[in-house]
Amino acid sequence: MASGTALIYDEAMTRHKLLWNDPICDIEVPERLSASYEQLQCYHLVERCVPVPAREGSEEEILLVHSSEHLEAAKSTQTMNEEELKRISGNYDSFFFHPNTYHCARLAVGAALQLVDSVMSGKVCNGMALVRPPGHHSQRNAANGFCLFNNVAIAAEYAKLKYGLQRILIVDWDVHHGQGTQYIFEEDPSVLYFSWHRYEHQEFWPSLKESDYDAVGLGKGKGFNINLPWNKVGMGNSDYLAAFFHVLLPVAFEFDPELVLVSSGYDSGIGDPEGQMNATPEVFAHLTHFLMQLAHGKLCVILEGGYHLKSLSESVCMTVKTLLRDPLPQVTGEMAPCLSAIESIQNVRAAHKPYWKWLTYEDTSFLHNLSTRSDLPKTADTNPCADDEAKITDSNETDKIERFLELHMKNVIFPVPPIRTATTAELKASAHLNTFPVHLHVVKEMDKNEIEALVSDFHADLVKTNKTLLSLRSTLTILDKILKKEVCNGIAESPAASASVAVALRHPLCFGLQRVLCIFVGDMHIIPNTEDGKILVIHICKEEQTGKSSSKHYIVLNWKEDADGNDFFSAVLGFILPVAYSYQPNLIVIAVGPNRSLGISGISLLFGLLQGLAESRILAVIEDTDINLMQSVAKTLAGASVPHFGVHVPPTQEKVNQIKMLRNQLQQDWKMLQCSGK
Ligand code: Q9C
Ligand code: ZN
Repeated sequence: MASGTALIYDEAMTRHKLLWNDPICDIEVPERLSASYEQLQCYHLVERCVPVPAREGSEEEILLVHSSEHLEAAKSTQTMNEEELKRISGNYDSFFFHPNTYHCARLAVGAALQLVDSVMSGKVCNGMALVRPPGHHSQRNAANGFCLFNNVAIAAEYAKLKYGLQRILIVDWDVHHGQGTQYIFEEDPSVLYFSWHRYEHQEFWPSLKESDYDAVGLGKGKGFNINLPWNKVGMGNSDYLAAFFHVLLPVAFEFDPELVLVSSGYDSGIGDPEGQMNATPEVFAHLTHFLMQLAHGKLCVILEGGYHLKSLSESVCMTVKTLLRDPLPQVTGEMAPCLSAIESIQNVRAAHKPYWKWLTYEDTSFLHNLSTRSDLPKTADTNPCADDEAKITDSNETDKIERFLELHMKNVIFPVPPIRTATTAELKASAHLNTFPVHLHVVKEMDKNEIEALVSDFHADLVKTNKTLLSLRSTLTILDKILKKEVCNGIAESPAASASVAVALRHPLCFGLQRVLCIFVGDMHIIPNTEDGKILVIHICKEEQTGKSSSKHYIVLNWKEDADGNDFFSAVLGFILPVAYSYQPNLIVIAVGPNRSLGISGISLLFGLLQGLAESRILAVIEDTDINLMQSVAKTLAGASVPHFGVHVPPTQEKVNQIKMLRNQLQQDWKMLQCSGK
């Protein structure tokens, strides 16, 4: 299993620049690259990455995607004078040539290919390439939108050819539609292309009909092109997360890519003059984290746009930090998508219903003029979706964003805990975690006296029974280390998981926590008290729990995983994750009982995806020492690998209805659940 993060940067790519006056192109400056790299240095991230040199992409490689006419035209610009450069630049929509452009563009292509090679060869697990010029607007036969060669598209074709890959996912989170990439792959079912983009009902550049949600691909490629148009500016963290939960991630898991490429534009971040959006840098950490759960973590992030230098470079740092597996900062802001975002999400789900199993039972209808209808839940009021509020045009405002970011980033960066995953010696031995390819930190279990002292503070009655005390030992020991921030997360074993969790939550340090998310998997009796909202319980159980129905802080999810496949995705992505992100816990406890309602991969998926929350503070309490389960959870928590999820089967109609009912019941409490206007 590969580890490590590649970073590709070559100062030579700063030598492509605009030589004349052009208000459309003057934002694509060399400082975009150098400022990002300097910020990475400043956070000491560069030294933690594996440096990989860029190289020039070969003509043959460029021809994988582009016409020879286009290549020759680009090549011919190397010796042109300014006047000629200006003239040939005028042949394209929003592009400028400099005598160095051709060389830089070949380096940008080669950098992307070097990254693919580093990841595919196992030299590293993931990585980022900082490149200029960007690529996703570039088409077979044309430069466009600051892009000469389509770096990411070439990387995808190269990976197919050189490594025989059959499924590649391209995630384009740049604020513009990568129409170039869409055109290149629209008939190709081996490349799934997802793009969200500022659209404003076709008002925004490139103003194409084919950027709308109904462009789903052509011929064999139908269903493999996913457009999520934003029809308002001011989209923020919760809108982006909702798009991942309710559109991208379910399709991505069903598609099961072998490699993920990101067209990583940060013009979708706050302060960008092009995007006019509101997403803050830390949201990119979360987006990156989700994509790391796919393709065994094989993730190549390649820079596209991003024109607010501070916003861009902080967002780049968030991405690289996450690739390096640092704990994620909490995502800020109210967790509720705005109405316009929900409308777009519902429309793209409706458009893709014929092509994806997870949408089989979706009762879908298109929403076109949602903003003029009044019979819909009022959710957008508190969201910064109003055009006038989000429009940032004058330089004063840009300075304001810069100061805002300066302050904001002071709050979101925090030190890396030295050790990640803790377990006890006994467990490590019993679950055969010794011969294990990840680093687990063995903590010394508290002895009887220590536990007695700790427990007597808050549970004097328990001190009497020795047996109960001992069964609490590993749970309390590990929780104590997590709360004291000596470790990030940990695994404990307990013969009575539910009782151990109940007692553990009365650990003195827990009283300082505002929100603890407790997930119970299996049929067990649950003790925690959820009255004051400081604990949110989600109980995933096989058997109907008599007399218990869901309420805001106690959610019962009746679920029995399908025997011949994996149908838990819809529940995790469409329900548990949105509830968890709405709640924003400070600690997550996942207790797994003996009569498990989920398979190992379902449980690991839960651990993997929830790790982005609570600054990664997760405690696993496992009742039976099922070796395979222990190993899988340990791997996921230590960040060594993500299990393969196997055959994707759609959940039954009954399960879908159950989730739908829960969603209807709870979406006013947990607003990230909203994905339709009804
Ligand atoms: N009125 C990237 O972010 N704007 N390219 C043209 C014409 C071009 C953006 C406006 C924006 C290109 C990679
Ligand atoms: Zn862009």
